[in-house]
Amino acid sequence: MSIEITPALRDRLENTLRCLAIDSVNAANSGHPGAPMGMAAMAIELWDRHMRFDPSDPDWPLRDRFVLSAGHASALNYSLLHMFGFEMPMGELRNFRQLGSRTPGHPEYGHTPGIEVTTGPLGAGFAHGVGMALAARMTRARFAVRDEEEWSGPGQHVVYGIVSDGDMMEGISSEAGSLAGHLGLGNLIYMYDDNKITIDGSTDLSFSEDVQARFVAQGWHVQRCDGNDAIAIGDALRVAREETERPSLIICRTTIGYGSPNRAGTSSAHGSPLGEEEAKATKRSLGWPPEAQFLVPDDVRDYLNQCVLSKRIQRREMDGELANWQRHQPELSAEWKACRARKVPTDLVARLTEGLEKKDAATRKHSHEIINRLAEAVPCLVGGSADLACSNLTEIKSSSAVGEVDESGERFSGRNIHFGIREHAMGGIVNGMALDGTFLPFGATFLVFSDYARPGIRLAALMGIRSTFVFTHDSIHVGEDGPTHQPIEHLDSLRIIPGLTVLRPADGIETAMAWAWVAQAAEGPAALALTRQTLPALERPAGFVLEDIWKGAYVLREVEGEAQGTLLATGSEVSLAVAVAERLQGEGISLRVVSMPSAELFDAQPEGYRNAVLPSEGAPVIAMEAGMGDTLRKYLGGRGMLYGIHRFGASAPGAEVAALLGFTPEKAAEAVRNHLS
Ligand SMILES: Cc1ncc(C[n+]2csc(CCOP(=O)(O)OP(=O)(O)O)c2C)c(N)n1
Repeated sequence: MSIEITPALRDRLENTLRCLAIDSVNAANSGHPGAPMGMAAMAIELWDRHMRFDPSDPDWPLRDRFVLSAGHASALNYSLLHMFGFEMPMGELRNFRQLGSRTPGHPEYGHTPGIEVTTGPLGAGFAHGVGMALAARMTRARFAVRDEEEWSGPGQHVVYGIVSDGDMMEGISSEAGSLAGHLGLGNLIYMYDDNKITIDGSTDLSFSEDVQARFVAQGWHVQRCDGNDAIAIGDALRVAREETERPSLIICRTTIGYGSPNRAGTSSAHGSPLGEEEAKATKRSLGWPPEAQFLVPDDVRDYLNQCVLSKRIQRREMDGELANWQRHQPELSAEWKACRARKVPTDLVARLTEGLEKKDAATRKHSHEIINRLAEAVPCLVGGSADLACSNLTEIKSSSAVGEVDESGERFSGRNIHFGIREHAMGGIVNGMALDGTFLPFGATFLVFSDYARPGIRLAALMGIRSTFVFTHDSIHVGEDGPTHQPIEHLDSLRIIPGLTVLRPADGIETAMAWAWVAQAAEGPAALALTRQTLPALERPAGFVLEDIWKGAYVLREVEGEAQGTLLATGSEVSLAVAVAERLQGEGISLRVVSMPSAELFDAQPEGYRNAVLPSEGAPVIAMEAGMGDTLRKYLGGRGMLYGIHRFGASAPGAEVAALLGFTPEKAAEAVRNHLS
């Protein structure tokens, strides 16, 4: 489908890209010109002759994905979007890095059409791409059909990426690369911009490993080529695509700041504008008109227009093939569409909450039951744990694991994902799967190790995507494993991530409603904090409406007449608060109890509701949480009290640690009594 191109015209395409990046960075007087200049040959070869996309429909599900893991090279990505006809007018390139532009400092998903993933934190894009490739393989296994070696149906696209020295140095690329190699993600192709330069200078300063040997050892197919030789790059990409059982790395030797007489090959090309004089000198050395800025020559524009046209013809053909598959596979096609629309049955809440009203259990156990009900009701649910499936209780029992060979010889038909002990990569991979758009993915570990997954959680929040993180063993009640395994600051540290909804359910009903919210109502990422220890089923007031749980907080126990205070609690401390209220009732102290499964959902309620649940004046609010609890301070009012834990825990049976730290009905009641008196 590619149209003929002369070597001279190809050079001009590359130089157009280089010079657009130079001009954008110069205009902003800020940014990274060196990497785009060095990557231009790789990027043009990939976008022009290999990638399948339709710039008029950036969300076309069959498109190949492009991940610029070295997000600081964003000027490259924006210039490519402009050249290949996406909604990226030249004015946006001139406005690089300015407020309100479509060209922010680093690529931002959801902000710029055609950007597949937010990158910038080095290594993150690498892992997100692995998630996208995994989602594609799982899509193909579930929905496409094979006749001999020919597939028809969705999930056949390729995930391409450009990764850099910084990506390779970051540990997350080792984690994600290891899993990609283990799973044999043959639809993943990364080009490594091996320019041997980072900010501080040569990679000799800190990076001497044999990258080729490392990736071979991880089970990748590795090639090397000259990153300025378009023919060699093209050949390597074709060989990489033919390799369908292993992910591919193409190590492309490049020169940072290619073409710049005084900066090429040095770290001075990395992160500062070339400036007017050096830009002119560079253009001259590239055979470009030195005075021209933001130039796309007519012959280049004509060629690109033709290229886009042929890509759109290719898209029509592929859509035709998909329509054929849809005709022959109406059930699979309906299920695929339902997945992509993240459809849920209208009776989901009833199905998830059924029979849990009176059941005492750890919320992780409730969650297990609910995950399995949800998996039945919502086919797009997939996920797994970072080697703690037996503790996090995340297994979808009706399904096999990804990597397990099924009766048709397929390895990706399962819905359970073993991420291995790779929480950092898991964060990115879950996000990559969410970005792919077919599945509703979750990843799990202990709450204390949410720190290890935090970069991915933050990016999920920044992108506003529906990644779910299941964190069990959510407090000092973990017990014997001791302070290294007992989260203290984690609930607070998750709650302060903008856009993340933290749900800490207090019993089976709240756990079911938390999952129902994730499947039915969430518009961004969610983190579930679940207990290891058994919790009693809560008694709710007559006429209680289950959906009130989605308001983030609700009155669980009202008192007649005037209350002397309100106990505000989350998760496992809700039943503690009830026990305290009942105990003090006998002493003539009447207390309301408010359960707060999610501070974020509560904060989003109208003021009237918030004031009715937690009056801002009058009797004090006492917040109870088996953790720092500092994010609950805003609810306390002037005379309230935070009953939390401001130290690390201890290694002992859970009940003893709880007693030591005051989390028993006796001790908590005493503290409340003292405060009120
Ligand atoms: C996790 C993370 N740490 C640090 C940075 C800051 N940073 C941006 S670019 C860069 C150097 C990257 O070097 P390389 O990947 O070789 O890019 P090149 O010099 O080729 O442009 C660093 C340290 C970052 N973006 N992400």
